[in-house]
Amino acid sequence: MDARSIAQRIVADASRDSAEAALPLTRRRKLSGLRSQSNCFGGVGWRRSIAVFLIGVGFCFPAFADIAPVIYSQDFDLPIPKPDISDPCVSKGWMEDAIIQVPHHFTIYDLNVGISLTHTSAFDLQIFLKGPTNEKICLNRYDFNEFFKGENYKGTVFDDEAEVPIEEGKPPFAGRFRPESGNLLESFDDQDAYGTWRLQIYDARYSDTGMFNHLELIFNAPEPASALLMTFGATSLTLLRRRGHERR
Ligand SMILES: [Ca+2]
Ligand SMILES: [Ca+2]
Repeated sequence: MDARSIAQRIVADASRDSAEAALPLTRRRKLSGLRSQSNCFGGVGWRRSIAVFLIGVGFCFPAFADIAPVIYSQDFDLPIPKPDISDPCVSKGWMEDAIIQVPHHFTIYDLNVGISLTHTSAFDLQIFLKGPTNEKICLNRYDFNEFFKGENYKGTVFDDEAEVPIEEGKPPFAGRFRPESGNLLESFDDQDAYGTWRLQIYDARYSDTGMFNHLELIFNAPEPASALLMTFGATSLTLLRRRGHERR
């Protein structure tokens, strides 16, 4: 279980305690059994509140900032689509996979994906990310009923937390865009990052072609200070609970 899950469980426990504390005394005693009222929100109540506050601050802050990312990036020179010996003018089909190997084991907290490519018609492309467990999502705008003109993806970062959805972007899609709903990168959260990641592109129309240039996998981690706050808060809560048990 990662730090975020631990924090969620602790905050949920605290919320339960708060809800019980709001009940009439007789009802509260029935609910808690051996648990005494003074232990829950008597002398240690304010300390418990501070501990929960620290966990909350540590848990919420990383949602608003990408801090200390671990980045795996690689340059490529892959034709879109891949060359076909039997058809020198091939202009429709799959690109050879752009592959990045992540050599370390760690739990994914938040993943962003950056790409750069040239193509004379960005409308033709479906862009997929396939993770080590073979889970696959389509990142880009791909509704072939909504034609748009323009070239390239230049410095495009797919990020679930981006304000602009990719379907509202325009070539060359420079900046941060949110993948379409149902294809969010959170699909990979809580998984092990270790293994083979594949960026796959299907060029769905004839005539136009291009070249894939760059791929980045950006793994964001909770800020160390936030992790420290969550750990300190969780430890405090544990000590308070242990102390409560000893008093019974
Ligand atoms: Ca993100
Ligand atoms: Ca094409």
